[in-house]
Amino acid sequence: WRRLSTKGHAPQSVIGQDSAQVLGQSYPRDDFTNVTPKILEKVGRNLHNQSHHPLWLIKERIKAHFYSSYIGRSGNPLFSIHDNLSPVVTTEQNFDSLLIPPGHPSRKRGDNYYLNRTTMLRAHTSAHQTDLVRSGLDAFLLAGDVYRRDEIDASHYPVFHQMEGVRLFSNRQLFSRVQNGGELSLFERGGRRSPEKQETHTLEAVKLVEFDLKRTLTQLVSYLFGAGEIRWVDCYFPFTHPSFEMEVRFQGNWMEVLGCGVMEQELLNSAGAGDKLGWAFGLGLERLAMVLYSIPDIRLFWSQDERFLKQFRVQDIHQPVCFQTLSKYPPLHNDISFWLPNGKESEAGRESFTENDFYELVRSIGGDLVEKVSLVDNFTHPKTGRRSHCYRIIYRHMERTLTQQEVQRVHQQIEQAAESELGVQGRF
Ligand code: FA5
Ligand code: MG
Repeated sequence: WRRLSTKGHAPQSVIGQDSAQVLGQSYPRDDFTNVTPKILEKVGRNLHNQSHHPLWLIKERIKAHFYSSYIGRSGNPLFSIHDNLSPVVTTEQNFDSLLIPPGHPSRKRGDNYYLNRTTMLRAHTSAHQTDLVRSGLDAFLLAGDVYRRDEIDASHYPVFHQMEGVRLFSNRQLFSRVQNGGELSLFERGGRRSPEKQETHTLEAVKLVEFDLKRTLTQLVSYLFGAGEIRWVDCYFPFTHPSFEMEVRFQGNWMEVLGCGVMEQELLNSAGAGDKLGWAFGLGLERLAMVLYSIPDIRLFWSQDERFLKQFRVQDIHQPVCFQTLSKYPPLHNDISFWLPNGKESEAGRESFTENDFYELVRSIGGDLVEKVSLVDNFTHPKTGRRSHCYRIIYRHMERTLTQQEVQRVHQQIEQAAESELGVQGRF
């Protein structure tokens, strides 16, 4: 057993009485601050930059694929790669720059990790799209850690990694391979927005961009997995239209691995690239790695267990990894029921109790012992109108068998903390 040292990397990130210290910078706390010590421990780990970590390996493979398949005019790689941008961003970068309006549900305090009202841990790598386009880049890949308060199960974790890709096309670049392409335009006046396109785009330009996007991603996935089953699902993002998600077949189910679309022209206009059209995608590196290596649980990416890590120490990144699932140790489950606090919506934008508050609390006390939390009963008392929730928590250690006793201890701490921190009343 060799434990990898986490010392000597980034400065420690901590949360104090008045401020949060993150990556060597200080951010004053306010009523929006909701980062936790457990989350801050992960900032600076940069799993995607740790040689031979499975997320690093998949990032390197994606890089290699783009480097070899897309060569610029001067013979160098078309796509530049950025994997060292700080995960601390402004709410302007994470939301406004992507046309996400004030009050949009994705800004909820319950879904994000805020350092304060104006600064947060990025919720997606799209937070950097506008800045990189504004800096003059036409084709880039960007990998990084992202942070979300979300549900808890085998494919969701509050810190995960995304790879963003953006490619812009000038009129000449898009139409040069089309016969009589010189007569075609990217833009039209007086057009209408439809399910197929934005108002300012011509249908022919959008179809070519959409085709290039889907072909690029299909080729990437077939390079990574060989022939696997994939499907495209229409969806919505405020910063792309039309928008799609790709799903791949994983252990008998469809799993969403990426979102993408034709970039909103308003975004490109404000980033100084208004004469071009572009596509963008954002993919989940864990999700792809899970499919590629048959990794059964997303918590394993944080494991320091040599039996896990050593399997990815290949000589050559193209060498196939045959992942041997670590035997799963038996799970234990325990339920918890409580009455929700009575309060209505309090101050603007702050809910009195959200399910994510509870998930967060479970994760911060139970850590990686918790495999899954699910709401199993939601009950309203017929007379008093009080609401009660019952959650089932599944505990399982990735590296050994848990005892009933140690699970009891953690479970009781969760019960106590739920009462003292969330204002619920236990029905334990
Ligand atoms: C986004 O984050 C968009 N920014 C993607 C995008 C980029 C769209 C550019 C258009 C243009 P979404 O929330 O669906 O979208 O997340 C993208 C991917 O991240 C998902 O498909 C999934 O692979 C992964 N992902 C999302 N949530 C989690 C989670 N909690 N744990 C692990 N992976 C996740
Ligand atoms: Mg999605």
